[in-house]
Amino acid sequence: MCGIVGAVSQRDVEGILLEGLRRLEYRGYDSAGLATLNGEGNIHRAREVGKVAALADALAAQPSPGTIGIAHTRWATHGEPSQSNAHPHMSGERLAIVHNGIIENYQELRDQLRAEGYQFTSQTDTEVVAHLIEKFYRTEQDLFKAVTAAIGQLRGAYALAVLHADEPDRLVVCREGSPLVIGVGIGENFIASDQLALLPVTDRFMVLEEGDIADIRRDQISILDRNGEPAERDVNRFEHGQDAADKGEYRHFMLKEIHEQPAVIKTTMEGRLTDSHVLEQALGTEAGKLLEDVRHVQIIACGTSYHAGMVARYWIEELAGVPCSVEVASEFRYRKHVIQKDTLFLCISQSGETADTLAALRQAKKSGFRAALAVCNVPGSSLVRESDLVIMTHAGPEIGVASTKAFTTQLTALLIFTLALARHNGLTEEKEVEIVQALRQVPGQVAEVLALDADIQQLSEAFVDKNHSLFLGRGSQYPVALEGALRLKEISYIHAEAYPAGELKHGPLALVDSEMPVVTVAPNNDLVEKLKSNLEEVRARGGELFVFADREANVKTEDGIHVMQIPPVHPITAPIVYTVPLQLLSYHVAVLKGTDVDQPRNLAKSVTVE
Ligand code: HGA
Repeated sequence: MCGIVGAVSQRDVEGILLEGLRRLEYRGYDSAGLATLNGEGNIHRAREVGKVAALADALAAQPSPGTIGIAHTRWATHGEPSQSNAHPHMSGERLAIVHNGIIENYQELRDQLRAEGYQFTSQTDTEVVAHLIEKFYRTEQDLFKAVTAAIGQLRGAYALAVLHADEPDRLVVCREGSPLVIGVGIGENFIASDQLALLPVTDRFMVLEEGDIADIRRDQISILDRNGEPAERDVNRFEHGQDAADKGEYRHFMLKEIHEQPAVIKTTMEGRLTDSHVLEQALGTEAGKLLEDVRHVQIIACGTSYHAGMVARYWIEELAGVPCSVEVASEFRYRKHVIQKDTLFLCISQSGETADTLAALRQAKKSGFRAALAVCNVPGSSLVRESDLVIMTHAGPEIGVASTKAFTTQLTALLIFTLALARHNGLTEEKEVEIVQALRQVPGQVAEVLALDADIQQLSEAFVDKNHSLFLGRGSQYPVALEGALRLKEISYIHAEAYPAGELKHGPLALVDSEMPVVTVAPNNDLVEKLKSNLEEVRARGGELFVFADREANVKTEDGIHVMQIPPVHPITAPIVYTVPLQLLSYHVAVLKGTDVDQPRNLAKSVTVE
């Protein structure tokens, strides 16, 4: 959340910063701003409420020339979205700063600084940091030293980039709890919250470690670690295609990412499966040894990743016979928890920077567990670096705030993991072959579902004038229903709730009438007959049903039931395939309602604040 970008170059950096912000806009989009140091040695700042396009318009009218600069796109945590709260924040006329994160002791510092004569023009926690650095600059007369001294007084999470007009050749940046990468150029260097922001100017990156502080100059990068020792960080090349931040032929990133699923699910399997087996070593050289003794799995995640974890619990208990618990990270981290002996602590996060998930992992380390496994989409992220085993999902950058390909690749990775674990727990060879073959068919089956797009678009018309909806599923399809409801509510703003279908008569049935569409996923598994009875319960109350059903499950379109037929899928892999029609449904409803599909209100991608 919040995106920061910065550049130290010999050329004008306004365009680089603006393009970086456009590419980071998925992280926050309530206001945007930029500060550059011009040829006369003065800082020029521009800030606008709303999206990056508003800032670009303002800059077109009044450009901000300069060869060094910082920029920010905001998702407010402290103070409403307004021009005065937008970043960069300044202390006086000579120091500018951009920040991603939250300073927890900002009120205390603000009171102190105010008593010392500093004046505040915003409600943000960030402005406190600007004044604090300025205060140390007065004695240190060196930006690096001033930033080092100031961060010694901060509690909370931050990635910062700081510019001082008296030191026109350097940016000072640091990181503690929020992501920050350095883009390495030739005769110029860059910083950003995410590599994507810098792809037009470089494909070589260094990932800063927690506690690092870096001095970025045109031709030199020096880093000190949290102990003040000089540190070397590896320079790696960006792995994914350069088109990641481009919508291509699609109207929205979400639609593009939905259609990428057959390809990326295949990539997630690559190198990890033969035609009949899972390759355990592909999960890490230590995987066999670590999985051997696992007696319990604790899954921790948030949002969509939490739903992936819920599906995985069904798989892990069914195929590996290992007890598995799943919990939302923000709950787990704030309660007294008991971690059983030989627990595998499994964290799922698209970005690998989800603040609550990371905090839960760090806390659990104190209580002890056998090993930590990360299922993640971003190489080099904090979660990846802090875990013993890693399964990268290889979904490629996901820009749409609504998660699509990240979820289905998480499921793919989790099923591969389950098979590896199950092998140590009595999974028969025959069953392994059956499931691996089923998994190999998933990309093709997802492609078949994508071909239903026009029909699903037609179905979506029934939702446009509705205010509420219900999603039902049974067994491992219950989390799929939860995910479907989350998608619909977050991008169309229609209230959507999901229930295990068997719970219907314990309350939610009271809500059912002709104004409440009920969406159900019905693969042909051993629960389908029970599900059909639940559908009759809805129909008998005048509810309108929208059922995505296996074409062999014998659910027919009739009065009050609209059935969309899905190709036959193995019951184990069904959650992956049945997610896709629900993604398309929510997408088309949102388009018809005219909402901002890729950047829905009040949300942001990659939740790096608590
Ligand atoms: N606390 C700062 C930055 C917010 C942020 O990083 N959001 O993800 C602010 O409110 O401006």
